[in-house]
Amino acid sequence: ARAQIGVTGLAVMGSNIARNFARHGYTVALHNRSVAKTDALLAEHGGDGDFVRTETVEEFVAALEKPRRVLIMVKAGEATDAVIEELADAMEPGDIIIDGGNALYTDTIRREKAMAARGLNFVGAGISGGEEGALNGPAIMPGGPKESYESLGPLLESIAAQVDGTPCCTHIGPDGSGHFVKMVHNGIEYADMQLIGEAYNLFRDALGFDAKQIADVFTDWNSGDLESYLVEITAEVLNQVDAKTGKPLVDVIVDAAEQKGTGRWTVKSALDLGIPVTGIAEAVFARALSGSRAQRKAAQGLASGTLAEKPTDVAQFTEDIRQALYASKIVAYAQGFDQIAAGSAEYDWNLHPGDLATIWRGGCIIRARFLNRIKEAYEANPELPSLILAPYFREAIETAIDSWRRVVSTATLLGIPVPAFASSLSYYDALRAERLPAALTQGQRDFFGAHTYERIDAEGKYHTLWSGDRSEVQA
Ligand code: NBP
Repeated sequence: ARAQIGVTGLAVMGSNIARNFARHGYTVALHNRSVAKTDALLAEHGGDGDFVRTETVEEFVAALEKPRRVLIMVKAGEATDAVIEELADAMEPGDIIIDGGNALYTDTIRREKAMAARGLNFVGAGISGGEEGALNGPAIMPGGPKESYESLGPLLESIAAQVDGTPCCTHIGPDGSGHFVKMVHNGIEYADMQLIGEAYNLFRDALGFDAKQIADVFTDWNSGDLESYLVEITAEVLNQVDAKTGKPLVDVIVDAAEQKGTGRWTVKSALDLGIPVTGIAEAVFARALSGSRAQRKAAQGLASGTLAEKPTDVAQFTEDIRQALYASKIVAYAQGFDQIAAGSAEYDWNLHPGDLATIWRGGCIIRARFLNRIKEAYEANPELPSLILAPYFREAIETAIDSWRRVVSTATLLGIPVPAFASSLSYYDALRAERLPAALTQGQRDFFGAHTYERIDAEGKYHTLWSGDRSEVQA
């Protein structure tokens, strides 16, 4: 037994992580259900470092130093359960099983409990960064028993992305917390992508820019506050020319977005926790609407109205879109961090939002200069009621607010959909409103269901005798 880590599941993600470990000097035991993938990895990249080839689970487990550390990188869901069972039967108390797939956090909570009962340490690790990150340094969000992190942490931290000498990996908290924060990370990623999409759409349909012109704008933005991986790849995608037609590639791609489910999970969880993640929800729904191809086809030619007036000051409107994107992005992150705080309270995880901002600065899909600001905001005040209230973000929104309103109102007049820009602005306006229409909602609820209401001038719950003499009684 000489391998420090084993990786089972050698499709693209598992292979790249195994290579990443090997490149960092670890001896890596390799296993895959079908041995062909193991052999393909060894044939193509065996020179990356020290690998131990194994065929059966027994051989695989026997190749590992104790306490054994096995990273599972198989398809999320039933396949993961099957692999965990097989491994658990072959492993011993004190060994560590890490699930690096995109597991639903409630599955991770269940699995951790079952493994703990067998004396095994189960770590649910969210891993972000896609194929490229897996090979060269992902962001890693491991949740599970704190003790297991002592033996596992150094390995994960060494293969993770590094920003200013700090690894993009830290122990997140107990059981499902790592997969939970990875889920919210993906939700924020959905919102970020939708906001960028809305900005692109405005350049195209409000200003008449072609793909190349829009690419240039995003390239420019990537050297300012918006500097991020997603803005960078947006310019790359928009600059790509289709070899077959000579047109911009983006103009020949079908405009129906797909999804694998983590955005939807984020919204479902937010609904259960009662946290308004409007930016993420709009992003998930926008993808769904784009995919309703038959319905969209049938709706071609519906009236758009006649109020359209295109912006004339191109430079000003370009800056307006940049500000609207930045402000909406602040809202989407604020909402995501609210959901993390609510999940932490619900499951008793004691999560530290500043830690997440720190490890998301590199490796992952939402990596951005912006994350440094979030890190600083939580360092200055770990109990921030909302990210929007941190002085830096408050000022950023104050600077952006007029632009934000111009963008949403112009888009509305032109009939250009901006669900995430508009809902983020409405969220902001609702959050800062002194009085919300919820008072009327409470009155209605009391009218039809005697659900009671509170008064602004007295303690307790009250009910109006709506079908009687309409006097008020204390409930
Ligand atoms: P896939 O999700 O495509 O899974 C393929 C792997 O699962 C193969 O190794 C396959 O073995 C194995 N497998 C399956 Br399918 N059923 C199995 C079973 N019943 N027993 C044992 N092995 C089984 O691979 P991937 O795209 O590399 O993703 C791996 C994990 O990482 C997934 O959970 C995915 O959601 C996650 N992921 C994360 C990111 C990211 O950015 N973090 C990106 C992509 C994926 P075989 O070769 O014998 O068929």
